[in-house]
Amino acid sequence: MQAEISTGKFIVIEGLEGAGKSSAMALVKAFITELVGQEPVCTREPGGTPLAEKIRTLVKTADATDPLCDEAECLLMYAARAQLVANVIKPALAGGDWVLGDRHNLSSLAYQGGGRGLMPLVQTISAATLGSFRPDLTLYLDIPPAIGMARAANRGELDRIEQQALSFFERARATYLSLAAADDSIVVIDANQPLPKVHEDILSALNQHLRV
Ligand code: Z5A
Repeated sequence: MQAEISTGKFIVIEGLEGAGKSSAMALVKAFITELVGQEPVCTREPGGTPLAEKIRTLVKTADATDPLCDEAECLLMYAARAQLVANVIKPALAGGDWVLGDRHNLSSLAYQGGGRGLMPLVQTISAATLGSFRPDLTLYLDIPPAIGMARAANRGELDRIEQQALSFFERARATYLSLAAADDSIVVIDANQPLPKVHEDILSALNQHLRV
């Protein structure tokens, strides 16, 4: 039976590399489709618009002759996000659609804020570009970085960010967990379990937070 839901919601999946976001996206997409009778608009960050996809290529590609500095990386993440929010996410929500995001602002807080040590800059740009706009629900798939990176390594060549030291991902994970502990709209899912159990926990969180 479909729930009585009149307005769109913004649901986001977060996690370090190898956490299992791809299969979680498929699971949550199917859940929302069943819940509201319509597929959500799916996005990924950085990316999701033609211009933001160009920025995605810039931030993922290493250039030894002109290395991307941390501040430029941070600004590019927000340039991509501003485009996506203005041209895709907000119009979809305004039209009553649900939006399912593969990463959003929490990634910048974790990677650029925690990982790069740029939290004051991240908070300033976040406030300036997003204001009070935020997801209705975020599922953070938590995985020890060494395990996630081992999973991701099986996919082949690592991109520029994936090549960072383990300590960078440890700082990002600590930031994810501390932000989740302070925010009821962020649910931590233990992604270091067999996949069926991870999916069971995701469905349980969705039922608890989205069924009215
Ligand atoms: N980034 C940033 O720094 N700041 C920002 O603001 C934003 C992003 C928005 C985006 O890369 C990069 O940009 C990312 C953060 C940074 N960089 N890093 N590093 P991306 O989108 O290309 O990559 P990703 O988001 O990290 O990865 P992904 O491929 O989309 O998904 P994933 O969660 O890493 O992994 P997966 O493909 O779902 O699973 C990986 C493998 O593990 C796969 O073979 C699965 O079958 C396996 N798996 C999954 N779950 C399990 C369990 N439970 N058991 C065993 N095996 C499993």
